[in-house]
Amino acid sequence: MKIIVMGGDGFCGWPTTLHLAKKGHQVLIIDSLARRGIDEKLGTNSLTPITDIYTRIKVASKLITKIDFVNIDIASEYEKLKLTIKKFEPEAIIHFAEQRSAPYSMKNEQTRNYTINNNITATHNICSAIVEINKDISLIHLGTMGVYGYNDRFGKIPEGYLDIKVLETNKRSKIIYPSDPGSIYHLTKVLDHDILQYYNKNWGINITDLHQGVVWGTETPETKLDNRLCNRFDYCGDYGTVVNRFLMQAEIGYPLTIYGTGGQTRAMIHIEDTVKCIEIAINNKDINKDIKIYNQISETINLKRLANTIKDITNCQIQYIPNPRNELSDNALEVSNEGLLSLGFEPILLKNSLCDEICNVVSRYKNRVNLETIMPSSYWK
Ligand code: USQ
Repeated sequence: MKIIVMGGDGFCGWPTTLHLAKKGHQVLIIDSLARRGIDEKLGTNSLTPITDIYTRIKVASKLITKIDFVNIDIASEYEKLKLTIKKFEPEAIIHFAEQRSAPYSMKNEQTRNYTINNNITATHNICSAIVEINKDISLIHLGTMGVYGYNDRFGKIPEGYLDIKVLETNKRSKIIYPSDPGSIYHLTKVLDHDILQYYNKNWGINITDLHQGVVWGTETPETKLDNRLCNRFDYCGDYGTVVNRFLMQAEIGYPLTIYGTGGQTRAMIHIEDTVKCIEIAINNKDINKDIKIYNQISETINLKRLANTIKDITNCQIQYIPNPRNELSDNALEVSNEGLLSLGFEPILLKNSLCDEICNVVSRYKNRVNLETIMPSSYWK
């Protein structure tokens, strides 16, 4: 299949590109390299040394199969985007090309505006181009668990839609699960979803929205083929996600930074599972009529339990620091991931793989940590 991966140079996009290429698909990466630019602006770095995109695709093309790359800022270069899609004639587009850090989106006025303008326009530009070029192109969009909010107000979180009964009229219906974003970034994923719903309703575009949890881990079988294919590992206060941050902190002897009480429960998924789930979504895209929503998660875990599990393995220290975010201090979270499980997804669980991540990645590159970037530097209020 011919597939475009928008944002194919990023943390999820790069290993997905390699995995799909390995499976025999013809992949074109479209990316503006914005994530690398933000590292330069913030003075942050990937724990793992990542090569530039040209080296990446050269090595991948030699070891796996030919991969193409075009540098496009899809939010501001619509005509170039349209021409490139038209020329490549993809059957599917995977859309990762968004600013994906909640803290960065809450940093200041500029990052708020950038995140809103970039993410929403990018999503709309892809949909609009599909309508103009070929309405049969399927779109797979990376959403987030954060669109639901992290609570149990309706019980277990279903996959995107909620069956309701209206008390006054006794009518039953199925509605989009009420959104409750916790940051400007998460808000953009809510707004994206409304754009996707409209394009599906009006033009019948085939769309899958993957509501993904917090991704952890670094490598996949394909990124391990050669050091030059290595995936990025973010650990700074803005881009590092909680599991990877804790693993890095434990390894360098820095007390784990629990924000607030540690009573927050979140849904997690390993990067290897991210790429497998996307492959499952692509292989099953044709069964959709309405937008298909999958909760792309492996398990839920409370942060205190996560920290203690890492402490049991590494004997690290734990510190509780004032929460820089505006979020519930304690929450219950039960999530259905039946959709992907029913299609063959077999999750990697934290308890079985944390040790591998520490030994194979974190301990190897721990001398690259910039201590000054570990503490949070973005505040919600
Ligand atoms: N946290 C700590 N200590 C830290 C870092 C984070 O206690 O050092 C806490 C946060 O306060 C939060 C939880 O850990 O309660 C998760 O934070 P995170 O930074 O790992 O994840 P988040 O900001 O929610 O965003 C990440 C990705 C985003 C994705 C989202 C999935 O950056 O792209 O959409 O995970 S989810 O969280 O399920 O919505």
